[in-house]
Amino acid sequence: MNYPYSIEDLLSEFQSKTRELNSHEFFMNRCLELAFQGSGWAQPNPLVGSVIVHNQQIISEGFHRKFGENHAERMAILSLENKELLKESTLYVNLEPCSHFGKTPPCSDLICEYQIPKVVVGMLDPNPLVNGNGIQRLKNNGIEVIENVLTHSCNYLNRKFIVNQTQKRPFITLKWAESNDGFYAPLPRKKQQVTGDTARKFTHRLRQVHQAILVGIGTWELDQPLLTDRYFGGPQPIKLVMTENELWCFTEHLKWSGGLSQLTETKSEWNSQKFHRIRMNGADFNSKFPSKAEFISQFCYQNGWNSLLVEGGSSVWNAFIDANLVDELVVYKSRKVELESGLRVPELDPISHSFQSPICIDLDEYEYELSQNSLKNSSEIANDNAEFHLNSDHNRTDSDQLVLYRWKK
Ligand code: AOF
Ligand code: ZN
Repeated sequence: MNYPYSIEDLLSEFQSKTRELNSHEFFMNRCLELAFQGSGWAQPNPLVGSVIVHNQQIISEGFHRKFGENHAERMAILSLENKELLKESTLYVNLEPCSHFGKTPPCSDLICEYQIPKVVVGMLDPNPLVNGNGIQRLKNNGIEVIENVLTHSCNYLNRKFIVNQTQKRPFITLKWAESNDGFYAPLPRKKQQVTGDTARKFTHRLRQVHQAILVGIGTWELDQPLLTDRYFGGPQPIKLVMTENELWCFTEHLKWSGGLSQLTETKSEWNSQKFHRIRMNGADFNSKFPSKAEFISQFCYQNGWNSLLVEGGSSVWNAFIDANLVDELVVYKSRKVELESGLRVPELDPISHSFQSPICIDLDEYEYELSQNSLKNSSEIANDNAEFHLNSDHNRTDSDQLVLYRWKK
């Protein structure tokens, strides 16, 4: 626009900019929907989706389906038949295109090779191997780059990846179910379900989207939980059990070489799987780790598990609360079951843990979405509830409430 310009010119420019911004958000939302479909499968890699837009129409889509497979942009570019269109298209992606040789060559090189003139990016890649280099490479090749579109939602979707890359530890979620009067188990201790079926399915989803899962020895022996996801698919989480002085780890394959004494055993009781026992006491341990929670966190990280779901009981939850190692808290609260006495859930000050303000969901109103591929309502993502996408089902009468204390950057 050349000077002198009228108020009408300014207004029209403002309106066209707003329209452009809205369409960026629209296509970025689609990237997030696609990215979300990799939940449970892509980890420890980030969730990434990409769309290619020509004349305001999506002409190709892709997402990172599974760890080790093609990145989102590569999938979107390569699955487009008429590659000539790429020279007049815009590529949208929720994470900065990579610039490094990993399991596949750099996506930013592929974008340059096909001469895509414009790229819209949701957030920078926190991976130090990339972090700004991908965008720089695009710009160096004359590509217009628009950054920070729906960044807040992009960050939330990849919160586990952000915590891994920036804090060098797994993302840690605490989960418990409590009776209306605040107990998680009766005394004397016996196996008792406090909340209903929808909450149980929700837990399977949480298990699917975490790479490791921890319980205390009390819960392990009394509840005998399978600690598997039986609804959603993908690799099962690694099972960990915390005892007074040991960490038990149910996998044959450990990368961790922290040097503490470790032996392999086969449990003969109800769960006859091989497991490693790692000692968590003694001078050797205390000189290396300030707390058991810190150790378990490092143990997961060094084994390449990007996320840890802590299912309890109280000594395990408290270990993580005391070490200030809680990224997100998921609480199911029954409004029907009263235990009157028993084991109390921990006190946790939401302010000191800097969560977002909690959201409460009435589970009678909803049935947890079972199919990970059927996230239809994109506004769910914009609302940052992607993992907790819920579907209406008015037949339930569990009277359970879900309270989510979500991660805040
Ligand atoms: C993208 N698009 O779809 C993904 C990206 O192990 P690799 O070779 O798959 O590389 C993983 C790294 O690549 C990961 O840490 C992150 O920095 C980036 N992931 N990047 O442009 C994608 N999954
Ligand atoms: Zn890539």
